[in-house]
Amino acid sequence: MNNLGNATFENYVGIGSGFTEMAYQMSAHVLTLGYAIMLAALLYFVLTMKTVAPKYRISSVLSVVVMVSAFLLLFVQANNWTGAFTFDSEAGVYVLGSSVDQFNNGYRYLNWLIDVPMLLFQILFVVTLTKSKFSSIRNGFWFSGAAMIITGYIGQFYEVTNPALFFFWGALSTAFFIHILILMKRVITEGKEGAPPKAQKYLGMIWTLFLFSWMLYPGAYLMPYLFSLGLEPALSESAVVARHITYTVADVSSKVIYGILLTLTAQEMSKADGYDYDSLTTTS
Ligand code: RET
Repeated sequence: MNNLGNATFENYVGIGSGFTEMAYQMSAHVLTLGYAIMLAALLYFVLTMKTVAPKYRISSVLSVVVMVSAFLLLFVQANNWTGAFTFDSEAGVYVLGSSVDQFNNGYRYLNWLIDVPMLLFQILFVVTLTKSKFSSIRNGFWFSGAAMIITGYIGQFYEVTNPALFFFWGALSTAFFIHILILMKRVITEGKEGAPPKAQKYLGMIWTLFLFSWMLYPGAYLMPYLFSLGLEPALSESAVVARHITYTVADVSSKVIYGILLTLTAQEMSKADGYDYDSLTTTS
């Protein structure tokens, strides 16, 4: 009799039907792509630092912090996947190994604990708030960001063994998420006032990207239930692969593309402030 404790559904698939070559490798590859992109983007943020006026450079520094922590934690997360399952040549599938660490997405959650506050603060160094107080928005981001992740982290342990607790912690986490969305909408609306037209356009794009990419995380949390559309989690390898892909798309969008759009916004604002990197380099 197997006892997986509070393991997540990936492990239950691994001990049940197992993973076909395609599902196992697609998962391993998409996890690897995730951390490779973080290392590549790290260089982008370092190398473009000087293209914005000094006062906006903290935004690039925060992207660098996000890239380093994401690279390390996603690297460990990918190794957790390959370490948890072994190939069974008789059955022709990958199965949960014995006496190994089971798979858990917890490394991701710990990465968010660092990155979510950084990503939320980052925009505050680019825009100028017209009505709200910097410190009250910052504290709201801080508090609700950490609370959203910690409650979700607890909930994910129950996704197979106790759906009621899984949904309870997920709902609590969602309440903090809604608070973050309200604060971010306010920051972007106020930030657009008085910004040059091109920067306003980028800020509009940032809001759309923010909504899309941050919503993917609760989608990935719910994945076993999105595949079953019932009160029992679907123990399907497609749902496992879908979760890995969703998290990777979400990470690249919410950290890398978001950071690039903030760099472009800051470049426009720098020009409006009289700091034009293009002309600085051509005249010197
Ligand atoms: C959880 C639990 C279920 C409910 C909700 C969640 C939201 C997670 C979010 C995470 C964002 C992470 C980012 C990381 C970047 O590094 C915790 C999955 C609402 C929004 C942006």
